[in-house]
Amino acid sequence: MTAIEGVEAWEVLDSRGDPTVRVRVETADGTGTFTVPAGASTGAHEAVERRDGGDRYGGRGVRGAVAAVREELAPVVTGRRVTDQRGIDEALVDRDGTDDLSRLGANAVLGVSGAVAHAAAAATDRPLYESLAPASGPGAIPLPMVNILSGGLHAAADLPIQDVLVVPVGAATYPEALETAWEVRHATGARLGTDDHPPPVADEGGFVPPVADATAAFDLVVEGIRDAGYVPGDEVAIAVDVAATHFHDSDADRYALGGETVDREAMIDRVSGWVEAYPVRSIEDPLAEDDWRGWERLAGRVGDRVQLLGDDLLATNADRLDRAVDADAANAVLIKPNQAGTITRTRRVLERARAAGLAPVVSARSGETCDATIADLAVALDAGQLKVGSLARSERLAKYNRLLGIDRAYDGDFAAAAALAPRR
Ligand code: 2PG
Ligand code: MG
Repeated sequence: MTAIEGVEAWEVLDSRGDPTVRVRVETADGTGTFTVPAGASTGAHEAVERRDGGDRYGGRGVRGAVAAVREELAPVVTGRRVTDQRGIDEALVDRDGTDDLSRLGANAVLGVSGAVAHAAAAATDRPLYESLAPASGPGAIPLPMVNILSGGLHAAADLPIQDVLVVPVGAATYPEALETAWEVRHATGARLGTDDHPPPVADEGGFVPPVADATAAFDLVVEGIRDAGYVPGDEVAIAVDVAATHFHDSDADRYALGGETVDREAMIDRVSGWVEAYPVRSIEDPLAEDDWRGWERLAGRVGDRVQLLGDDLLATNADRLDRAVDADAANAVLIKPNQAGTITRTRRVLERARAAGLAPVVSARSGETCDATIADLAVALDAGQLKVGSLARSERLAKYNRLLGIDRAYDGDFAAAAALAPRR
């Protein structure tokens, strides 16, 4: 048995330059390091990250979370068997004592949980995608969903929806999928700028388009797909993260879609219209995080044709997932480890989703570092799909490149378009 001998934590800066928690776990047989990501369009039902407040870093410091790791969590895990991820994660959650991990901070708890996973891989001399895998072994290399245009809370754009992405559904291999997405990204970028004056990019590397309407953004990407020589829909499909929670006014129960405000029914009509008129294969958060009625109605209308992906709705939370399964409100779930708070909770939601027939999509946050853990996680747990941003900015490329390395080292399949919900 390899025991945990020490736990270190300190503050580093993420891709937005904001503080975040980095944790290192030491054993006699190897060490593991993990850095926690952070969202901008966070949902109300996520595990709660802890920020210091006050003046330092505009209140976004994480010294409190770092101190929680050192003073409260390190003693809990020191001496434990490093490969006992489940037992360790349970002990971490118990020590916090709250369900949403708000006492010590989900950023403190996940920091330790993630570093333990890396230390266990090092101690057993295996790559992370193998050591996190079930006994049956790792799964396929995931189909990437690549960000092309950004709006919402990720960009100073007039576009209310957050991401327009492409899914290279015609690609036969992961490297081919990346190359296809690169071509579409460049062709779309050429419509927005020149080589000498490239268009501005947002938090996840997507271009910031000078359009205020979702359909104008779709038109741009469809043109980009055509310019790159691909058939929209058959070879390259569109995915959308509407992130509707962030333009839903819960008092008025209306959606502020650009210049107009619309009610739930009009929003459902609008989104259904996009599915009719555009090669859209995946829609994330088309309605607000507590608009269960709206989700059910939309799923009844288009759920047999398009992937309806719950991010803020489900918050990588097992109870919310169960509710969605019972109500038939979504057919896919976004999986973000820092919404869940531990590696074990993340794994549980993913496995439960798959057992219930929902497609899991492992996702980065808009605030990231070059930590590539989620690439390994997606392969280990056979998620089938991955969403980590655009083909720009090193914190995004770290994940895409990690998968290129895994693809070389490991003779696994490519998940390809079959990974998308609904299953065809
Ligand atoms: C999302 C994520 C990533 P954030 O909404 O899916 O795109 O954004 O990390 O800001 O919540
Ligand atoms: Mg989202």
